[in-house]
Amino acid sequence: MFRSTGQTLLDCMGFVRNEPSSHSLPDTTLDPSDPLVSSLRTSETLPMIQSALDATQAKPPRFALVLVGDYIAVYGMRKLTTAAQRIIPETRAFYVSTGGRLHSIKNILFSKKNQKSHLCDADLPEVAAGLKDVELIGFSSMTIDSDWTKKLIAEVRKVNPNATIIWGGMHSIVRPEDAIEHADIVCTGEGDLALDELLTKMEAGEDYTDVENFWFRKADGEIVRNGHRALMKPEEMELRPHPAYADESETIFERGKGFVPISLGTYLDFNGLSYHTLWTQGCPYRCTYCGNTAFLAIDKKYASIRQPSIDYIIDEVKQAVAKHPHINTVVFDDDCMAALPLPILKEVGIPFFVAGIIPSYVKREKLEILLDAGMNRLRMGIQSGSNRMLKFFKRPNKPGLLLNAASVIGDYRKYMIPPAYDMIVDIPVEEQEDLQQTLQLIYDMPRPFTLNVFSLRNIPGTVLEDQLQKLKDENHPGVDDIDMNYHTISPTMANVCLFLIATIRPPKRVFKWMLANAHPSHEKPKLYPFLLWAARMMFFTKRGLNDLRFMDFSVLPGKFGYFMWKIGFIRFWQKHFCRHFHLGDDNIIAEKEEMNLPVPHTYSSLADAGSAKGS
Ligand code: B12
Ligand code: SF4
Repeated sequence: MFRSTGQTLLDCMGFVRNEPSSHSLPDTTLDPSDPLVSSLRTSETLPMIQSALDATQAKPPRFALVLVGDYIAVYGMRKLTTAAQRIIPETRAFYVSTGGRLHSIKNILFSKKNQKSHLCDADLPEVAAGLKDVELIGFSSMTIDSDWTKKLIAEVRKVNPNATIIWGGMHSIVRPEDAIEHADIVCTGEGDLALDELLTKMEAGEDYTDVENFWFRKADGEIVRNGHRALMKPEEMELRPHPAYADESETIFERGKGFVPISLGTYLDFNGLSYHTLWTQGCPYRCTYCGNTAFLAIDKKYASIRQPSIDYIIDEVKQAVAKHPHINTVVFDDDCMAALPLPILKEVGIPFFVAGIIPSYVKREKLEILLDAGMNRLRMGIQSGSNRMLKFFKRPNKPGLLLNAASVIGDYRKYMIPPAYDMIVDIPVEEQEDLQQTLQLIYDMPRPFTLNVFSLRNIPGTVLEDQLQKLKDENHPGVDDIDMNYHTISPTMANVCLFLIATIRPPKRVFKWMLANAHPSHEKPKLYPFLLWAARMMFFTKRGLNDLRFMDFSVLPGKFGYFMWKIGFIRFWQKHFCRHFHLGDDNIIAEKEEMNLPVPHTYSSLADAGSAKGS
């Protein structure tokens, strides 16, 4: 293991950390008054001797990539881990789980808005102790976990004052000024090629402060703010190593035990029987609440969809399945995967879940190719049924788009696990009419489906941040920041009704009552915490049963699914009791072309609502 004698690369380059090192470092600078040095003093020899001395001093750093977040399906850091291992083989991945598994149903139902983490301050010394011998530490986090990252950096500096600290990930992209207050180096864009260059230069003992996509804090406090490098092209993506997965270099923090190797059980707890990845990057839209607006401000090329070849992704999945044969579903977390040209999608050929469908890309041809290739579930952003709200969020939309997209998807319900639609609630500018339109859309949509309901949160660096600030100036109610639990939904009657209608379509008379009693949050309506809890219990029970009906454990985490896989029950069930779509045999396109798709309902008054379509 290579531990330098004290001086780090950053010191060599004239950079300091927040807290000055207490170590006294051996001075290896050549003294010109030294008789030996002066005897050798020629313009050629002195730099050579100096660099030879530097080389012995600047031993390669051990590199730790530390994920601070509530997930281990983290594609960016996993990719960086294998790429860094090519330059520094001793690179290790450290996972620090912060959020108490917010995706677990128990935590969704019982956690409070400000109860955002299961990591606690008392854990920090133990986490830091695990990093005390590491010379170069790269933190990766989103804004939601930026406070924990800052606390952790401070704690690491206490036990490892010589460490050079890099901060990368979404937070340092949208808030580099904040991140550089705490770290020595901040990654402000894509890390892949940039980190390669940084590490290579560090290893060679060269000046690395000109590396693009990084900011550096100098000894005198000056900040070097380098610009952004061009985004990776598909041919460059093709050459990147696959992400680290189920690898011996991975450890996770466990209270009382420090960092322990990531076990199969941890994978099952976080990911169930699924493997998460990303194939494409980029999205052409600019929804105001989305980080894509921050990406586009950096480089307009984020709008185009970039991806490596189909062989690349198939190879990646095969490598993962070779390590974890229980993987039953590949989850594509891409923002905009359905925008890919049809022939590419056709080649996939493995069971998968597309977690980022944009309504404007829903086309029968594409769905059929995806289903034929093995898609068993999809997730689409609806967000609101109100055109006014969609306009506020600058969502891609046109009248009728959402219901049409949901109707097209609904036609294929026999072949997949009920689709999941994302919804945003607790929007401060919502009026009663907006809520009614949302409830109406949910009421009208073909069943079965499920919802992912998020309470609106402010994500820094987005256009929404400015929109919300403007509203605040106009005395509108504020919106919590993204570090507050976004599953904590305000218990208004409108939200209770949303969960109820998503669970079971009520009779028209009851629905009409619901519409009349859906009041927006700015009217400070009466709150019904117990009713919301009960409605969500019913909703999640139905959702869980739907997953079980398909024996799908890509969303349901834990060991039960593994047991069912082990005894062969999942394969048996999916083979005999789940229908699979085959292009050619199930000629839905031809059938549907003859059909008129349902027309969306928008109501201008409650009287109109009485005519709500129901079945
Ligand atoms: C997949 C995904 C998830 C997955 C997995 C998380 C993950 N990080 O992989 C899940 C579903 C768990 C998830 C959850 C959430 N997500 Co999310 N997610 C994404 C998504 C779609 C892709 C992430 C990704 O893999 N990108 C591609 C990789 C290559 O990028 P990357 O991880 O950022 O890493 C690169 C660089 O950042 C950098 N880098 C990263 N780490 C480091 C470290 C060092 C040392 C260096 C040098 C560089 C570096 O190099 C990497 C390679 O280029 C992004 C949108 C997007 N397009 O990025 C949103 C996104 C990151 N999520 C976001 C949010 C808000 C959330 C949630 C809060 C929920 C929500 N409402 O959306 C939760 C929070 C989870 C938690 N902490 O509990 C926001 C983050 C905004 C912000 N300012 O932080 C984004 C941008 C989407 C959005 N709504 O705007 N998410
Ligand atoms: S479509 Fe999705 S990924 Fe694209 S900008 Fe909108 S929310 Fe972001």
